Amino acid sequence: MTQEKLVKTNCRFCGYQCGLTATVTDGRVTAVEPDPTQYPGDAGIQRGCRRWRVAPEFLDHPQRINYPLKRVGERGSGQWQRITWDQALDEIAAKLATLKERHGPEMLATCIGGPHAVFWPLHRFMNLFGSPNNVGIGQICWNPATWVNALTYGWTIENELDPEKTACAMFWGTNPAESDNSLLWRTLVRFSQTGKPLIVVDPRRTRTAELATLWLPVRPGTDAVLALGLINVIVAERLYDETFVDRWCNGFARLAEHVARYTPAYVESVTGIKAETVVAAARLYAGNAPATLISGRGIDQIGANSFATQRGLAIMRAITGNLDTPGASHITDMPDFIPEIDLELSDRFPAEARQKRLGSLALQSYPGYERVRRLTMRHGRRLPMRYLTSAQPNLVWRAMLTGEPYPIRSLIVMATNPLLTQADSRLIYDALKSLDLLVVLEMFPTPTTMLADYVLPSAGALERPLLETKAGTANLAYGGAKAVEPYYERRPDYDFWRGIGLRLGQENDWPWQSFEAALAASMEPTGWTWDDFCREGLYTLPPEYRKHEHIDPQTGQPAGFATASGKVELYCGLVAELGGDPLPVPQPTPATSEEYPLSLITGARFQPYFASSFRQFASLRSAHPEPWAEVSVATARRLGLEDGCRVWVETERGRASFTLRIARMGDGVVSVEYGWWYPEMAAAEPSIGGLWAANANTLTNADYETSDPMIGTATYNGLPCRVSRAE
Ligand SMILES: Nc1nc2c(c(=O)[nH]1)N[C@H]1C(S)=C(S)[C@@H](COP(=O)(O)OP(=O)(O)OC[C@H]3O[C@@H](n4cnc5c(=O)[nH]c(N)nc54)[C@H](O)[C@@H]3O)O[C@H]1N2
Ligand SMILES: Nc1nc2c(c(=O)[nH]1)N[C@H]1C(S)=C(S)[C@@H](COP(=O)(O)OP(=O)(O)OC[C@H]3O[C@@H](n4cnc5c(=O)[nH]c(N)nc54)[C@H](O)[C@@H]3O)O[C@H]1N2
Ligand code: SF4
Ligand SMILES: [Mo]
Repeated sequence: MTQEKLVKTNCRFCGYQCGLTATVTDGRVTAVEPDPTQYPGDAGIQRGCRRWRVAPEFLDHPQRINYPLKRVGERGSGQWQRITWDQALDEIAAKLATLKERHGPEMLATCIGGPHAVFWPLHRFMNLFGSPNNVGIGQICWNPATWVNALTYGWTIENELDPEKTACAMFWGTNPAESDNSLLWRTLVRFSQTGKPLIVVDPRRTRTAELATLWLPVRPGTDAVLALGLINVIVAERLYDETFVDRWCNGFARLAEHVARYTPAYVESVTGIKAETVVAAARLYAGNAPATLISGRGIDQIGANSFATQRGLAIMRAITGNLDTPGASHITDMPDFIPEIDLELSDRFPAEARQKRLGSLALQSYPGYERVRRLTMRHGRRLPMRYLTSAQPNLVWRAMLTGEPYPIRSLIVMATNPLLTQADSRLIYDALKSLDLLVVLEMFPTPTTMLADYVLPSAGALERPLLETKAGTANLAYGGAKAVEPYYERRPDYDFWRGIGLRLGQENDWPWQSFEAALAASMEPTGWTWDDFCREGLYTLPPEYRKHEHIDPQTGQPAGFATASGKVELYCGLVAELGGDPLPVPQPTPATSEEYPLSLITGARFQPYFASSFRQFASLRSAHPEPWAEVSVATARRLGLEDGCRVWVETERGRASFTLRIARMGDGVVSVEYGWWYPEMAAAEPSIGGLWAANANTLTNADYETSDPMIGTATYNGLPCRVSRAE
């Protein structure tokens, strides 16, 4: 008899994990529907999203990886043998043991990507194994704001957007129209319908910019100058919140002196934004409290200017009284559940191993982390450690190739496709080819799996439970149950880390037999069972505001901020101690030349894809079959190119080809899509799934020497480039 049931589960095709109801017939998902009773809890949210609709097809897609695979031919030859999980785990563990014996534990690196999966089991394994070498995406995604807010406010914040409460919104280097298609975008549309001011800072006139009262088409990479210019106007016109500044900000006089030279006229000369627009934006933002200020990847990918810009934004929020107030932002709390740093077991990572971290960044490093932790601990808070200390990708690739300063001989890749999504694909390609062992945990063949020694089949959406916790930086967790047992021999990634951990002497540190049991254990301190959590889909408490004013019962004093001064650090002495600028100082942007006269943006998001994923799905591909490069009408005319023609985009590093599209954006700027490869092409050398055709990251580089010295942020936006017709 056919067994049919409805199961509460989640989509996992972006960080939102919207609630779904799955129809399960005899252990297989036959349909999914949005479940608005679950997070993010708005019936209309998923209407605009195409991705969740492919969830049933995702489970049975003909390209899905279903069994552990071992390479039999040459690396990249596309010849595989099916093996058992036990054989795979035994062989991988044995190889790691041999390589560790020969080169030390730091010979192993891991590589992780965006918000697709739960990563603490990987970090836990690596801490116990003894290697600091995790390559993440943090230096250009999330970490700049996290570090800067911790330095400036003593902890991280959540920026709010509430159409009722928020009086003004500023969106800076972010385009939720394409990157979010969910809660934030819908809320922004509702906000814009109220007629309240919306300011958008973006070189492109995005759909977000279309909603704006004021659009500031900044020259890529010059955002720090713009931020200082806005602060200049706010100070000069006394638009700041005097009470808050006097009582709760450190270094206002020095800030005022520092910003004096960033006059609107000067800002215009650097950023291309008209002086009167700079003044108007400052007045709108500072004159309409509560104002929110939401930033994104646009300013997290501009080298050392990311740090300076994020500092400028953090200062703007504070001096206008928009910190920890309803409708603007709130400082988040430590979670009630077990925070990531404890699940990682980072405090057991030995001092000798910490010293092996490649590169001497001031913040994104173990010493930097410890300096900041001493401060955040004043309020009993600890940031996740592995992600904020993760290795400098460029130095890891180079160590693989050169053995300097020590050999890195093996890499385990989980939930990422670094050949498409890390800067400098050529360098990464050479590095991967040189390894003794490359293991990839995946759901689909990708250019990265094509170079692997072992590919292990991951249980994906609907096949595994989920728990998203913002890495333990807020008292917020969402997710829920799987809908079905994994199909074929797919397993949750957790099983892999536990499996090799048990084989490598970590028996005592993997007490939970299943991923579910591990997630349940992490929620235990909340008093909720795993079933309680799955029923609710969300664990959180309403935010509290103005927590700096709360009287500490022990001292009788207000709590203040967890910084050296106990106030908001407009002037930040700790940055100076770490060798940086205590007030934000813009850095030179890479200079265009006669040869490379244009400024390149790589990676602005677009639907219906996520990074390099989902090109295999015909229903999605037909909506967006080709990679685009966008320029303004004036730029196209100057280059003698027309809409729809095929072009080469070239930087000093390499070239890639795109279809040209004319769009509304700043002149002299080129924006290329990232993540493009062709799953329909041969899954072997030399094509490697069309890796070299339109890959934006053949154009980027993340050389350590030119990256930001505090966090290691590389330049993905504002790169000198040229565009020419491709014959
Ligand atoms: N030039 C340029 N490069 C960029 C950016 C940019 O703006 N410009 N943005 C950067 C940013 S912010 C990010 S976050 C990254 C995103 O880059 P990635 O994180 O690499 O994202 P994807 O390309 O989607 O690759 C994710 C892969 O993981 C697999 N996967 C999904 N879920 C799971 C899982 O649970 N387990 C396992 N084992 N595999 C899974 C998918 O099948 C897919 O192949 O790209 C970065 N790279
Ligand atoms: N469809 C889709 N959605 C996604 C993703 C995806 O791959 N596809 N990825 C997810 C991930 S991992 C992330 S991190 C988020 C990112 O989400 P967002 O932060 O919204 O990222 P983008 O859409 O890349 O928006 C960045 C914007 O910055 C602009 N920009 C480029 N250079 C500059 C500059 O120098 N200064 C300023 N001020 N702006 C600049 C770009 O034109 C672009 O509009 O999106 C998530 N959502
Ligand atoms: S926004 Fe779309 S892709 Fe993201 S979780 Fe929700 S349904 Fe899935
Ligand atoms: Mo990201």
